[in-house]
Amino acid sequence: MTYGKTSSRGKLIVFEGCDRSGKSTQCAMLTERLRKDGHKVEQLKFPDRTTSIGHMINNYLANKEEQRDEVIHLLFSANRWESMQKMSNLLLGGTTLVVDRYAYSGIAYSAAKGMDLQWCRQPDVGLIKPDKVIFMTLSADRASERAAFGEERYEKKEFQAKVEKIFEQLFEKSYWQNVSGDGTVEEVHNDVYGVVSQIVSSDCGPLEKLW
Ligand code: DGP
Ligand code: NA
Ligand code: NA
Repeated sequence: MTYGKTSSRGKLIVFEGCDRSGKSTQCAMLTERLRKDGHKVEQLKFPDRTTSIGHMINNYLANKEEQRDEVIHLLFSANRWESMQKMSNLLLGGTTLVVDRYAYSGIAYSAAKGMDLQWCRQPDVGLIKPDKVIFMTLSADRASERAAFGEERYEKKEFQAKVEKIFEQLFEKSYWQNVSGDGTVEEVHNDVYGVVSQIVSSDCGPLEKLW
């Protein structure tokens, strides 16, 4: 499958980071800002808990259902794949997508359990490649000031530290940008906007595939 070619396409902007790094807030603020600038823009989030695969993922995260590590890994990946047609249609139609989590979370959260990183990468090979990944970092001090983790499966300090280490291994110079989440929401937003504003108005060439 190819994702087609057009120079006026929308851009794929992905936010990654550990739980509570501020991604969701920043996705919403960026989406609103780009819309005010006159861009067509939609906000998406993975996992998309609204689909039937998403329901299974939700039950797993809420500790209502158990799954083998391999099974849940493949479900998270399938949950991204089931959005690919819609995403390519939107991008090729000129809509920029601001996406909360993507394949990098897929690898980081599974590999943090001790699963083989190369095995973990494989199911997401061929997803649409982001034009920019914004990786939200948060110092341990700042993280500890934030509200306690919730009850979901991965929301534990030691596990999140492992996830962060794997994310660092996934850094790809050409399209990753680390943004510190330590400032106020407005400060962080301005940093994010600074990274993204050039990209959304530039010609990024045809959509490419990941890995
Ligand atoms: P969120 O809705 O962004 O809070 O994500 C829910 C949780 O699921 C969060 O702890 C991160 C984790 N997660 C997100 N994507 C994936 C994935 O593809 N694989 C695994 N194993 N975990 C993921
Ligand atoms: Na979460
Ligand atoms: Na979130």
